[in-house]
Amino acid sequence: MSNSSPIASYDALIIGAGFSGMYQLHALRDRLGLKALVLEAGSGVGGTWYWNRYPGARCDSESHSYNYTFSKELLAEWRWSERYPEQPEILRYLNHVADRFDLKRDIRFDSRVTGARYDEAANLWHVTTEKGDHYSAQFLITAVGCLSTANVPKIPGLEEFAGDWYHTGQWPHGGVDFTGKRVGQIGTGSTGIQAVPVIAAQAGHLTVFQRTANYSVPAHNAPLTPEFQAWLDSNREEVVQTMRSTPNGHPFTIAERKVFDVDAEERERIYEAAWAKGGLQFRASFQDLLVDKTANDTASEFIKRKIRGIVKDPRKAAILSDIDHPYAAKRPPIDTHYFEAYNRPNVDVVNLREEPIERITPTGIKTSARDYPLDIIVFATGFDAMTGPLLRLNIQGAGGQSLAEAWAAGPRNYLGLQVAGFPNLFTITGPGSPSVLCNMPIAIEQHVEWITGCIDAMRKRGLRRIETTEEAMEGWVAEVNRAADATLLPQAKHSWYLGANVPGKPRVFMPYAGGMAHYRRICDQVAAKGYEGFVLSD
Ligand code: N01
Repeated sequence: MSNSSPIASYDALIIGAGFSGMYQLHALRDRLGLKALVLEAGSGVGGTWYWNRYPGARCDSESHSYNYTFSKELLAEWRWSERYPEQPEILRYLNHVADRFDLKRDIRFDSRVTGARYDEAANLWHVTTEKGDHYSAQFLITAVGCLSTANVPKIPGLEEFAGDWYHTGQWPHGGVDFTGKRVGQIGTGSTGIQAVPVIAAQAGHLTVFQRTANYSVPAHNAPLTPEFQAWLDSNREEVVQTMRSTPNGHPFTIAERKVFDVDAEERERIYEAAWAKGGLQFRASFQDLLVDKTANDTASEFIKRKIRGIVKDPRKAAILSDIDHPYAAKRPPIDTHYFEAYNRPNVDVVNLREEPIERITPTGIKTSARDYPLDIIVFATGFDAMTGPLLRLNIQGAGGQSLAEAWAAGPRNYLGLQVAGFPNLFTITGPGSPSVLCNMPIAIEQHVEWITGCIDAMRKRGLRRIETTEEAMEGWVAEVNRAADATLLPQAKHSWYLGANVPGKPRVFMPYAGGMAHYRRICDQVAAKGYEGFVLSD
């Protein structure tokens, strides 16, 4: 680590200026009066919504639930335009929040963190950036998101490709002109499913390279009506309470009935109604969809039938509906005319299970069966999720141990918040917390508020150092595994929840599947017991 630049010292350094880093700055600076600074790699706020500008990018959480809830005034003054907000609108919202709370003056943009080292003697974190700037602080808080490290698969020949290629998570700010172009898209996750219909409408031809077929339920996006807005204005408190009390942080509750409590005809009626309503609520149709495979089969069969009904070409329909995992065992996408896009004459799908990609050539993609000539390749291939954004910070804890060493066999921590050997480091929405299994702003607010409460309690008691223990981590890792094993989630063997999308990554189920409300109670109890599972000292 270079010592050439002067060290700027703070009480707390926060890495990342997305939803989590912005709120963490506000909470530490404006509520506790700390000297806090955010270091952000991008040139603006927004995190995920700053980077993910691909065609069709919009949120899968309903707009009225995809915002901060910590300020009643902020909640009341912001108006979303659609049921599912598009990326530019979410970015406008986050800029509005940054301006409203005067956050930008304490954010250093274009400051990618390249290293963080804990100095045991001084009880300080030293952080360096790509530009060579050097900062120190007592507390280091990562707010780097779960899905911010792009996964571009190492397909041989990419460097020889004569056309252009893009990863959806690093999309050019000026957009990409697909007009008349032959486009190849790899990946059919939530991102790919959003991008296909929009690219298809512009491109000369779109070939979708599908490795794993995916479920999707219509979003039925539409402008928000004045009636809905009026309802929201008078029910805001109830909506917030629902989001805080449900397992997934969404503004809807999960039905209490089980799949086989009703007969087949009634079940079909329920699924049809859920399909007509659209969105992530489909998985809330029955209580046992995520825990009972036989129950889940009824939902998967329903959606597969829908796909076969929408897609007219039987060959394409067979490829798209050949889904090998339980519904919602991978993050379930929602879409705007995804399957319908395959009825266009300029859209085709290639089944990579039958003809895997062999290489990228100067003129396109070569599978084991044939060459596909392309002008543009879109990698909708996801992220090195959850651990990737943390490991690339090159964090070094007490005794020189790196986070990469500590997590060589997969992430281990306590409550998804702290790692033994890394004092005063907090990881917002870290692995082992509900994070991606929850509506993200709700998960983020809970972490930010817990961390802020913890730092406040330490300062009031004159304590300067907090570190979790090996025993606490062991117990929590067991709880994370128990919670995952009680669901069907680990059954999707190729899921990024398990790290399976990145070759060589340890296969560990990363998010906490025990539900957000339950997790919140655990965290609150830990705090109420004087931060049980942590060692605090001065
Ligand atoms: O990424 P993914 P994503 N060869 O990992 C395929 C959130 N999100 O960016 O399944 C060929 O889900 C891969 O195939 P397989 C949301 O949480 C939120 O779509 O590994 N194919 C898969 O089809 C989501 O879950 C919103 O076999 C390869 C695809 O690429 C998360 O982001 C919107 C491959 C990757 O799917 C990630 O979604 C969008 C290879 N070598 C996304 N490598 C919101 O609304 C990968 N694939 C908030």
